[in-house]
Amino acid sequence: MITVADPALRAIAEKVETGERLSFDDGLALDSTKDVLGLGRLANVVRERINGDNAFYISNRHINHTNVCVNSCRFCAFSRKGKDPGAYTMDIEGVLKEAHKYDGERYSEFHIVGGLHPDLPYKYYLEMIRRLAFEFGHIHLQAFTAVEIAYFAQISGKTLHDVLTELKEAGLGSLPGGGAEIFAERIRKKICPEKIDADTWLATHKTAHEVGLRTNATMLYGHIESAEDRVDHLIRLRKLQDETGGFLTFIPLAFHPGNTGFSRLPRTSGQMDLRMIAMSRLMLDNFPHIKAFWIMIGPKLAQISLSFGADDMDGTVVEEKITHAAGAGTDQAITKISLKRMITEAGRIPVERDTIYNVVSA
Ligand code: V47
Ligand code: SF4
Repeated sequence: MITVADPALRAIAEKVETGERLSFDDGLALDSTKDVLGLGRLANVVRERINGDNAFYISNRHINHTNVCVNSCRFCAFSRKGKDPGAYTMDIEGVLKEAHKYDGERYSEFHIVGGLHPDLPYKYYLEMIRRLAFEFGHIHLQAFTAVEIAYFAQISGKTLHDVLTELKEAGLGSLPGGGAEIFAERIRKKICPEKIDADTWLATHKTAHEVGLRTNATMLYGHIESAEDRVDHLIRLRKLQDETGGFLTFIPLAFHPGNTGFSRLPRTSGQMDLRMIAMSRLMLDNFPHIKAFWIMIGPKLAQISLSFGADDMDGTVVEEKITHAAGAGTDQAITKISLKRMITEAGRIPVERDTIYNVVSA
């Protein structure tokens, strides 16, 4: 029997041992328990059941083609309006130039997301993917959140299915998990009123899975959402994963309040960050991977989280802009040697992966 100090976790421990699915109320108990070690032990059992001692990382590069956005999400410090100081937009040649900055280095993924630009046409995005796929045939292109995909459908008058099919044919490899924020409508209206609603986010991922694209999912926590909203978010993702099996990784994103409309809020605590990793591992029993994004929670806590449910530390990244605009104090890049050292020190086996979790040999 897994040792837990909190009596409220005992029934959950039994379910974890037998592999029984956890309920909404179990989720609330996980969200409120003070027994963080018991919670971690439970999550670790599931983590080891699914991924053994493996801890994955990737050598990747982030490209943000524009920070100009028609939306004004209150939690976002990255976006600008067209004439604001600091607003930038790369043309296709600029994106290629940015990508070629890393020539001579070994990496396997470009992670590409940007704002919803008021003037760029749909063909800009298709062309970007086509040119990158042509010039970097061996690099996986993980690009455009569901929010961007739904925007492309809007500006082109095409269906989600057609946009995703055309992007896939152009060379798109998978979708990142951004834009999910918190699904609860009450909160969404306050933090990102113009953004697509939960059903559209989920429908976009469902359609991506149908056309054969794998995707990730996220949850932005630590702002004005409640425990009920967090558990509801996880259960809605679990339901879609039951239907499609198309999600690869879940990434809990710790809210960074700096330079945002919520700058009066404190940063998330270490306790909460670990809890979100463990809780998502336990609730999302059908997700193969849980990622501790070191950029968001810091490399030290990301290392500890490898014993609290996480089996992935994301990657070398290089030039992260979104969280750093909101005051992240982490470095913008980390070397593979440091990632491997942290994983080994945590008692896990470092495994370099590509985007879809094929092992990359050294
Ligand atoms: O959707 C925006 C979040 C997301 C802030 O799929 C913020 O592997 C914290 O989704 N504080 C984009 N978070 C990044 C993202 C992501 C990152 C790494 C890996 C993957 C993946 C996906 O960043 C946005 C939003 O939820 N975000 N502002 C902020 N102030
Ligand atoms: Fe635009 Fe995305 Fe920032 Fe919202 S979070 S303002 S959609 S860039």
